[in-house]
Amino acid sequence: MDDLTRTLLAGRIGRREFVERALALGASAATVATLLGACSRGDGGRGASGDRGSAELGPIENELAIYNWSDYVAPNTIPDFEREFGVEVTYDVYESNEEMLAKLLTGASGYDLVFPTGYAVEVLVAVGLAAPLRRELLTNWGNLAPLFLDRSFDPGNRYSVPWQWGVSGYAYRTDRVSPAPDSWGIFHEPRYAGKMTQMDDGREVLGAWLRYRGRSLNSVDPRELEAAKADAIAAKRYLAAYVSAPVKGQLISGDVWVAQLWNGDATQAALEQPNIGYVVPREGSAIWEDSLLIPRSAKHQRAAHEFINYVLRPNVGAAISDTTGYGTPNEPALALMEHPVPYPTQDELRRLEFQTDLGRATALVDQIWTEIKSA
Ligand code: SPD
Repeated sequence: MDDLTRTLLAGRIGRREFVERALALGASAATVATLLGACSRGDGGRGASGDRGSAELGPIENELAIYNWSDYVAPNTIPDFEREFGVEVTYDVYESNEEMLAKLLTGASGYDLVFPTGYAVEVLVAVGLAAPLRRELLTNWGNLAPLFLDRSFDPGNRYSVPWQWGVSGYAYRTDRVSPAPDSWGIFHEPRYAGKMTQMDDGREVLGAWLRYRGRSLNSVDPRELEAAKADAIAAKRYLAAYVSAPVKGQLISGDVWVAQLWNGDATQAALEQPNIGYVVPREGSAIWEDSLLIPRSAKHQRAAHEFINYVLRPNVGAAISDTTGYGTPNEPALALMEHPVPYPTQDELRRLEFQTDLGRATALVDQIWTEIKSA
């Protein structure tokens, strides 16, 4: 990787070739993004995808390409937008920030809107792949609760708009697991062997095991990460798989009894199977905010802004969060929701930690995650 980075810095290969070769060498999207970010500090953060950031936005286009996490919108959100604005939406889904970053980094993805978690916003901005927002088009901005604005991953919200927030923990079958668990240590329990899953997400898995030992889930201390790796490998012998949101079906059917999962996806599963409980382990866990972000290469930036402004309406925001089971940053939407997720209390916040961009240490975390998966 060092040789490849030097080749890029010497101008012997372009950014696109760098990304393709680095991914082929086994580097993760986040590592590649970090290296690119470090190499592009001198280019004004424009990146390789063309600068549409400063061009005038004309009338609304008639197409919009959205790339979102799975199960992260209400059934009527897209059809209602299409009807009202005369825009045809293409809608693809992903299961991790890594998957989304890899698509964006390998060149023009064709997407007009993505939904990165805070630390992935940081990565996209550093690499120059985020378009600055046209705040004058976002007339519903005032509906956003101040708690979710101006966060460290995007000071001043120049590029990102809060979408949903949630926490990481695990879902469990209350009719199969007893007594009620409250620790990440459940994944070391032989009696649930073959009936447990952890997320297919290195940051989440290592974060859980770091917290288990009383460490920060953003730790880049090699010794702490080695201990987290040992705990993850010890748990792996009891896991059926590493799988994220798609585990919901197995929880509902009873094939899986304990699944590391985000709270909203667990809520969705519990609507179909009432014997599903949710735990934020006593050792602590992650709290996160996912955002709407327009890639700089987006061809339909006006439509993307109109979509953002549309989801900032209280009724639209309420329907989205009632479906996803996640918290809304849209303050007036809370009053319209059937099942509002309350903002975290100060006490809860003390146990929860925001995931941050790990910078150059991302490569170490990736390497450890690869070792865990191949152990
Ligand atoms: N089904 C939607 C899940 C969204 C989870 N995003 C947050 C990831 C934090 N690492």
